[in-house]
Amino acid sequence: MAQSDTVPIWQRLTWLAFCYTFGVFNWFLYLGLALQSGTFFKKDTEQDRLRFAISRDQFWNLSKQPLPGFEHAFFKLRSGLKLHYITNRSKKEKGNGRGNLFVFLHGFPDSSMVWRHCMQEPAIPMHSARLVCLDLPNYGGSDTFKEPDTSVLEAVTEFIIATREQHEDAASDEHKDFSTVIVAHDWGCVIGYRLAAEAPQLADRFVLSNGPHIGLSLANKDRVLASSSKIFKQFKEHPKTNFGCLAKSYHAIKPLLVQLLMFGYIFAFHLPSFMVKYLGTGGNKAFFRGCLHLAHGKHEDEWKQQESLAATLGPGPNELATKTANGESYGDSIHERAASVGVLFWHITAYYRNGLATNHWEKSLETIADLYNLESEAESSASASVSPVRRRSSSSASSGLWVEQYNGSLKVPSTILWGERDRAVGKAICLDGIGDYLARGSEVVMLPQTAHWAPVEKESRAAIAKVISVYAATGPGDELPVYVTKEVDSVYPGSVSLMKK
Ligand SMILES: *[C@@H]1O[C@H](CO)[C@@H](O)[C@H](O)[C@H]1NC(C)=O
Ligand SMILES: *[C@@H]1O[C@H](CO)[C@@H](O)[C@H](O)[C@H]1NC(C)=O
Ligand SMILES: CC(=O)N[C@H]1CO[C@H](CO)[C@@H](O)[C@@H]1O
Repeated sequence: MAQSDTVPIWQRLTWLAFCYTFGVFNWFLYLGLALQSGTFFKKDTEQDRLRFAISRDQFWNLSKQPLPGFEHAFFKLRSGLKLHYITNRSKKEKGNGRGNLFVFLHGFPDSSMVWRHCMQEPAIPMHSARLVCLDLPNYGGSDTFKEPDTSVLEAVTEFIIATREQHEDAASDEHKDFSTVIVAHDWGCVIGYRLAAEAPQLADRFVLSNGPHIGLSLANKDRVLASSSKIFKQFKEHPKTNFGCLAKSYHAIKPLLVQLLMFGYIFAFHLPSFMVKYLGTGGNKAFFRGCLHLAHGKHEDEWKQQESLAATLGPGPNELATKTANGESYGDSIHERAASVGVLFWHITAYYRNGLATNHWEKSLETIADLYNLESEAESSASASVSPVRRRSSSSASSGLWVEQYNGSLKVPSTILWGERDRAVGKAICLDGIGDYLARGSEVVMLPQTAHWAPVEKESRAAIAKVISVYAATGPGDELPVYVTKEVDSVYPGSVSLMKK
């Protein structure tokens, strides 16, 4: 929501006043909705509390398997802070590492555990790929960043590079060549778009779902505003003869107004901290429960409130005392969060306040060097490889050569799987025109029955699992398949390939 310095002061003040008023309006709206639906005063029963404690122990007790076949692990960043993740393979299994690497990035207000349903889909290649679900900074079991701005991009980049190295080290000689795929949703998707544009050496493909591309969304906003105001001018010049233009101008701007309403929560997250914290805790965590209920969509039978809350809120004070088999434990900075849902809510909403989506990413020297190394490795393995396709794809990662036509153009082939009924990130502003930003070898697949939470909803998570299984089945040194519409359609009837590039 930052405005550039060239904007006159009165305009900036008007915008600030609008943001504040709109934030307050939404704050009351969400609490009002919770009141109206009756969830606000719903107290936990003894059984609810027990259910919650059991689930929290299951997901976050470090000495347990969070999911069948998965274990907890930590990665220590250069800054000393730790990221928590779950993976299907232990580091110790030397020589057992094989298959492609998949890194999963969750969104707001979730954690790595949002992938738990997807990871248990039958199509998931548990034994032929390395699956890594990361907790983003400030979420789940990862440490708290005081100002989660582009430092989050740095941390995720550092993590992915190290995970790739670890996977390569664990592999026997004939399995050293593998592909890396980043699968991301919501905030993870925003981060994914940025990495695909600004650190394309990280992965061979991105699978992205229901999160805005910031450059595209801003361009769509400008386009809608321009066309609406042009029509409005015609009305203003000759109100009598051009009366119809008033309605037309409203129609032109409507998608933007709708998106503004959908993004109302973002404005509420910019209010003073006591109000934001109350939004997280008020009405027995009504906001969380509302989100999580939406995530399960129409599948009421699958909706287990306490389990979902435990998955989302991360470890509590009990779990902080636990250790993994090799003696690792959660970082100190999450103690505050584990003890208070209000603090936790303040920390996870910090992503919206700290410019992670829009700030210029000044990469550290270490990151620049690491990315450069990845690029030269890719080039040397490409020239050694017999596959001309692979050579082409890895040279496309050398980004600097191109003049960027669109702000934030992706430089890695990507598969966009988009829940069309999303009421948080609307298609009109956040997806239309994405083709201009995608790299060659990309595809956009629409999932018409799915809303925002594609990794959770039954039909769409099967589609994601299917796509992962297709990419996992690709052998070392082979090019990942470009289009997956047919495979998606086999598990998700009615899916539509919106565009191929
Ligand atoms: C964590 O799990 C272990 C093994 O199941 C159990 O012995 C321990 O009591 C649990 N720790 C806590 C704090 O619940
Ligand atoms: C791209 O974004 C930067 C910073 O956000 C801005 O300064 C620049 O004008 C934009 N370029 C285009 C072509 O829109
Ligand atoms: C813990 C676990 O079950 N890990 C599995 C992950 O995948 C490898 C094969 O690549 C299996 O051997 C592991 O059992």
